[in-house]
Amino acid sequence: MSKIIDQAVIAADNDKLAADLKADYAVLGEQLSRRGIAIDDIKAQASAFAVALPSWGVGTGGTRFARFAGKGEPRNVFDKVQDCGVIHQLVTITPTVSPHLPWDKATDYQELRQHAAAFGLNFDCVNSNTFQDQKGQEHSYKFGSLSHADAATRQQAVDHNIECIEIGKALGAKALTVWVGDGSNFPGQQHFARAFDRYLDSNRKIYAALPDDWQMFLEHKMFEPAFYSTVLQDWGSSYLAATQLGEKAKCLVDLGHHAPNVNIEMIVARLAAFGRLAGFHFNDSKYGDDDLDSGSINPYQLFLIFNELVDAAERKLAGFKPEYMLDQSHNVTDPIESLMNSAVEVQRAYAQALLVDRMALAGYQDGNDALQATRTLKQAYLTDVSPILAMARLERGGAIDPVAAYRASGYRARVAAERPAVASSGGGIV
Ligand code: PSV
Ligand code: MN
Repeated sequence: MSKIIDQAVIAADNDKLAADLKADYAVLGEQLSRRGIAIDDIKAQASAFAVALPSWGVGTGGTRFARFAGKGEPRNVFDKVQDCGVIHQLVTITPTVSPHLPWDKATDYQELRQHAAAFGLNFDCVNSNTFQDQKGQEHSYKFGSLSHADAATRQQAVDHNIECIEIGKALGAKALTVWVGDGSNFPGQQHFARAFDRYLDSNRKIYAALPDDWQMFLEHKMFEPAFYSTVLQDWGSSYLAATQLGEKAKCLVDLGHHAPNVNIEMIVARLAAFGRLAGFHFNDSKYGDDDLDSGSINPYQLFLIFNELVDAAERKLAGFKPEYMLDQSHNVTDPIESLMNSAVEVQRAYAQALLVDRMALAGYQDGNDALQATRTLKQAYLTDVSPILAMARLERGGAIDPVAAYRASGYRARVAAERPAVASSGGGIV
């Protein structure tokens, strides 16, 4: 397997930090053992955790006002995969890439698959794109795609999704994620029921093209680019659509796609209970879908979501096998650094959730002891699991401090010299 970052650079950085890490791990192990928790078990589970990288996340994002290009941005899907390889080498928990089409179109998908395999990467869920017009496209998506009033436009969007499935098959993916920008900007602009019917009808055609072992993930979003209504605005509509389509359709939860203060962990619990939780697009947000780095604004929410996930896993809920993906837009940071940090933050929430004393919690819940119940969650959340995550990375050949090792490697300067700057004109929240 090709290692892009010189392993000696990682080892040199690790050598500086290893003694402290060992000591911190021992102290934490001692503290956890007093709570009846074996630190090595938690480490093993954290080590087995994986979250997919969004191919589009390694490029610099933007807002609808401007995009400020970063240095050495990937020029094509091969560069994107290489950047993902860097992330995986350092954090060791991002073994898959979720491609976005047609942004990631290639002439030879076997070659792309081999290129990814060389970095120890596979491909995850394929994302379709009917929220933008592509060059030479016959029908415009200005007024929608799968729910468009015009049948030929809907068919074009359906055909694109079916093409995504075909490309996904060549890449070894097993799911299609469908997010549409369809909706309306004015009250009265769109007939809600007719638009939803058309959306469902188009999705039925896509669903019919799914291979037996594939799933279809429906991604809801309450606003943007449509600002008054969206066709699939919330988990309720998503659930309705999934049940109309069939068993293989599930609801994907992008953390940034809800109104402020919505109780996302409860949505997660509901979807899991009814076997329709597809998985996640992890990110964080303060006001809207601004795709901030996972755990950067509300790490407690992330923990509470993982608390539900760990609980569902322990109860062995039927059909419970959520897919984890990051979906972020990096405007002011090096995307590689943001993605490494975010992957670790998601893993951190998972490890913290593993520490919840579930027996005690159930007792407090049944005994109506609200204070002790919430303290039980806080005890897990407030445990600094950093030594567990760092030790897991070290043992897997990754970096104790991925950002420090990455900076020491000089990778960004190297690719900046190889890859000419991408024009900084134009907006686009991608
Ligand atoms: C839309 O905001 C979204 O969350 C969807 O997942 C898209 O595929 C992705 O962002 C990229 O624009
Ligand atoms: Mn998303």
